[in-house]
Amino acid sequence: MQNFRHYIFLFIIIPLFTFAEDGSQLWLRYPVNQKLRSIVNSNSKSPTLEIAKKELNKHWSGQPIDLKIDKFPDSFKDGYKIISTPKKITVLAKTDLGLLYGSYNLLNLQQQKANLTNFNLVEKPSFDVRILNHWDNLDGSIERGYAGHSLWKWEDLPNIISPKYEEYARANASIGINATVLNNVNASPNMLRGDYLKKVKILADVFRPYGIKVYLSVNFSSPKVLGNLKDSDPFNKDVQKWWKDKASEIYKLIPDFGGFLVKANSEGEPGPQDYGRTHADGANMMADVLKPYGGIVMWRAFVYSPSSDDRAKQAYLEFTPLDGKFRDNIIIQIKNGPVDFQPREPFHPLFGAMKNTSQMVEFQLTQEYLGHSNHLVYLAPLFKENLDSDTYSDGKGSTIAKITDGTLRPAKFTAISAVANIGEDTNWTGHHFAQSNWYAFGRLAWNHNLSSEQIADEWIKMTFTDDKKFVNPVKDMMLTSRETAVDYMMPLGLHHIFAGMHHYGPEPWGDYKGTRADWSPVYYHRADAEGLGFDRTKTGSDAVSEYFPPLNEMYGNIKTTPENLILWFHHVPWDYKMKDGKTMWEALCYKYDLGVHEVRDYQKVWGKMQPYVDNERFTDVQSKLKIQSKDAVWWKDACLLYFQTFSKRPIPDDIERPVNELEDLKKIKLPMGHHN
Ligand code: GCV
Repeated sequence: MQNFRHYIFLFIIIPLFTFAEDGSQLWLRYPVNQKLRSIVNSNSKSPTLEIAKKELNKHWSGQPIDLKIDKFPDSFKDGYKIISTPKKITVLAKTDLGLLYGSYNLLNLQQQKANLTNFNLVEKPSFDVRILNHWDNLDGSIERGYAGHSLWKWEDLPNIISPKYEEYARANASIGINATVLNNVNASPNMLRGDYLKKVKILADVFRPYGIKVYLSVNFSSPKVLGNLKDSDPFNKDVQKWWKDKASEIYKLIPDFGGFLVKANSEGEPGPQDYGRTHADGANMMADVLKPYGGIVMWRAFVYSPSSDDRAKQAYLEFTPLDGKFRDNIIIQIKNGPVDFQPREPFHPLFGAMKNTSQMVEFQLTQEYLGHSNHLVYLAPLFKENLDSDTYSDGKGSTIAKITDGTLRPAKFTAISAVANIGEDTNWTGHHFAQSNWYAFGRLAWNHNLSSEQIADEWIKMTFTDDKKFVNPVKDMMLTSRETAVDYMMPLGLHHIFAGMHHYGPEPWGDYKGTRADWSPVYYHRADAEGLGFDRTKTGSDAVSEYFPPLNEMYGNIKTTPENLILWFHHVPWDYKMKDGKTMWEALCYKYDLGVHEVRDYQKVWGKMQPYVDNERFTDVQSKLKIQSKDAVWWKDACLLYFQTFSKRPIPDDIERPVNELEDLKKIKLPMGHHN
């Protein structure tokens, strides 16, 4: 009897497991052909081509395919051309990697149920280097990671090679990502130790056939800490030699090593300024040792100082005087906004301001300031808003996309980066919908002209279903989700009013006296009896003067500042009349309320999606939306009740009443530690 029961149990359980949908497949749900069909020909042989052939043989169910290397200009890079007739498809490219990208595009289109019998297309990447930045530490933890531990098993390497490494490479290659920085920008010097480099080599070997180059974040003090030198001064000959020898050691192991990413003199990290040298002095030293091997330096501009009157101004002040002083294999990596990956920021004024220096954008996929992996926030609209921003650096039309992709100024190479949201969680990113941000970054890095809508459409069809009854409502939800998060967290240009350290919930009352003023929410919102917001006009910090005309004038004038940034640039009186006639205080109340309602609507929308989605992912997303909904109310109550202590005005009658006491909200201390 015992045994019998046991069998019954298995009968019930096995089918459940067989069909379990855990999100581990990401958007790669290519159907498997029943019979192995040899329908792919190619005129080239390489591990990369072998992958293309294997993928197509296994998953392509259409007409025969020729993969052909052909002549194209250098500017074509890893682009490809597809010529499709009902009888045959030809993929042409200059490189094997181009053929692999073309093959993945065919499989992606097949999965989106596109018509593939008669079409031509030509694709080439917008940026040369399309790179993920992992903030992974050597102990397996991830700074600002919300999807479990690091994928990289440093303890097991170089002997044990996790199958996840190849899955990771494949997912990236399927959308054209071609580079990765393996470790945190707050870099341990140990990353460059000989034993670690041997581990890195193994990862580079796994990634190589998928066209992915490995880069490392390096600690500026490595010569002193690892090499026992007396300092790490870039002008010290011994230091220069140490880096030269290190480069040679790396390239012996990894001949196509990409280069270094450096966070220097930022948030306590060491850097050239420790020795009275400039960012350019430090970056040039590294660029010189990488140059013979074709390596590059991505030097971050994320600097701010406790003595500055406005954190948002600092990077511009430190970097613009150095324009033209950087070697041509250096690129300055600049966060999309001047503060720090906030729900909404104006674009960083450094973009375009250094006319003789290459620049790249750094986005953040991991949702440090956007509800971690609990909130559904599709980030393509944020990325597009930034890339399409007109800096006016070279007259009208000088968008960030055109400055960084080489269109406006000749650049030796171009790049775009994003801080990864990937960990070892089964579904890779913690929230099923956070996979869409990885996907969207890859797609925009490949083609920044794609719309947020098209990318969402592709991703939904590949990840879930092409049924319109699912695609349309879910797409609407995704497309509005970023603005919704802005509404319930930081509308009208508010920023950095998060709880300290972990940046999860609201803490507008936060005033970390005794530490750094510029880590305190009160520093950013400046609420007082008169009004709310940071005066960055001429009467305030004058950060507006870092923007090119006419933006400096536009942002400098409260009447012409877009209302979605009004509290970023101005200290606005509570009774200031907004364009629709509401007072600023009322507008603030309505925005928070709208944010809450929007999340409630997402819950309703998702509830109706049950028939179209597997039960596992349905309930996972449903649970996350419950958290998001509660968090939105938490944000609304905390911010409105707190700001009301200054505004002394009533919350308009027609919005939902607070359900929390301010004093209770102030007591919340989440057990998530972090330094700032
Ligand atoms: C990796 C913010 C984050 C830090 C991060 C830093 C950076 O301050 O909170 O965790 O450090 O940005 O981008 O260097």
